[in-house]
Amino acid sequence: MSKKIALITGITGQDGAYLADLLLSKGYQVHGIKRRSSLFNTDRIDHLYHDPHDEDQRFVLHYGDLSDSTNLIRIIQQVQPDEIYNLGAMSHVKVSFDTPEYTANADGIGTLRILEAVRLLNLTKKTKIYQASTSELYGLVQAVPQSETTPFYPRSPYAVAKLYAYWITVNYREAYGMFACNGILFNHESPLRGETFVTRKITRAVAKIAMGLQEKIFLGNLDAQRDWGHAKDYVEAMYLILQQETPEDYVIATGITTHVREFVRLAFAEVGIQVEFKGKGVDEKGYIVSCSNPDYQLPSGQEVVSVDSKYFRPTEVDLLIGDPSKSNKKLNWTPKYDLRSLIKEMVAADVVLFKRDKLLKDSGYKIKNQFE
Ligand code: NDP
Ligand code: GDR
Repeated sequence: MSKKIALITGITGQDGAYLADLLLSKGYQVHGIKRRSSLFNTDRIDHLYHDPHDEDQRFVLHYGDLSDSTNLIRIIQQVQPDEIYNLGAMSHVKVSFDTPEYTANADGIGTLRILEAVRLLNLTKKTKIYQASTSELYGLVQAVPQSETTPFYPRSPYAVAKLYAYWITVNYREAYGMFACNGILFNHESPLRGETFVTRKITRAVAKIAMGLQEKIFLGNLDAQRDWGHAKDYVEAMYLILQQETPEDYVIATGITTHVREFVRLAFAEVGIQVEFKGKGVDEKGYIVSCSNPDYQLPSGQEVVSVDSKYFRPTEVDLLIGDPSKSNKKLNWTPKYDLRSLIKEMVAADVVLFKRDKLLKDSGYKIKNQFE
């Protein structure tokens, strides 16, 4: 078993949780950087965390923030990691239009702080760095499918910040010979996906609508097309990228794209509800055609999807399809999940989650609703 030490920023996020799991299973000692928050905010990693007073600690959390270089230098000096996975970021594209300066600081300069800390601490020959780059870099479509050589045209403060992070990673690799790589990952989802990203928003709503806990869901642009994979597959690729002989950048994707509208249909179909869409643009709506699941008594004709323009972005990324040929060949990486199995797992997890709410509601308790 390996005795390697990994440091993960963004450990409390979707990918941080799956990656920590993977690296622990490979025998790594895993350190994570967690922001101070007024709540625990460790739901995704609680199963990995032991009482810090226990002696054998293979999973260690440190308080820190990508906006504070003093603390990054201190943690990296203390941990002396073999590998750093920089997953921490303000990762919501729509929210980046509301918080552009903070996004640039955390997502762009935060990456520089990590690279510079490694250089200052003379760890350039020891520490490999993975940078969480994104298909959002492609933005306004220049060509499809998008590969490592497709030109970038970012369309949000998030993507522009990530563009800086991408190039500063390349620059430190070339200038200082660092083993620093970009994984250009296309959208990846899971039951651990944040609730305000479109896939999880949909699977949660499907579960709640099926159980009569919610009437309908409001969405934004149903015409957007995304290349969706499973986060579990994608963290494997992150690990593989740092195990290669030479540091390089890789596209990680499935190569298949799907409309948001189709994701909605497939998610409802998972619980036996057939949905059809009528109308166009902001007037488009989704209605139940039939419900074949005897557990759910929903009338055909019920409106279950409406469009709300508040979820539209000032500049949108219309179409993403990745070309994973390089990672297929060089990393020997292919995804195990397809879209159907991803949706199946997400919907099933949300049905379990909301069964508790249903029981409480049926017993007369008031249940909490959270909206975006
Ligand atoms: P999440 O939003 O689930 O997680 C983001 C993580 O970053 C959280 O742990 C968050 O902490 C942390 N974070 C946010 N701001 C800071 C900060 N200033 N300092 C330290 N940590 C911070 O994202 P994902 O797990 O989905 O994504 C991981 C990375 O991959 C991100 O960089 C994202 O931009 C990128 N990416 C994601 C893709 C996807 O489809 N999921 C595709 C391509 C790239 P907290 O819990 O406290 O908020
Ligand atoms: P994205 O993911 O912006 O691709 O970024 P998101 O799930 O937020 O949006 C995907 C597409 O769905 C459309 N959409 C909606 N989106 C949200 N969030 N809410 C809605 O109600 C809604 N209705 C339609 C969006 O307009 C968009 O076109 C994700 C993040 O994980 C990034 O950090 C990562 O870099 C990229 O994926 C790759």
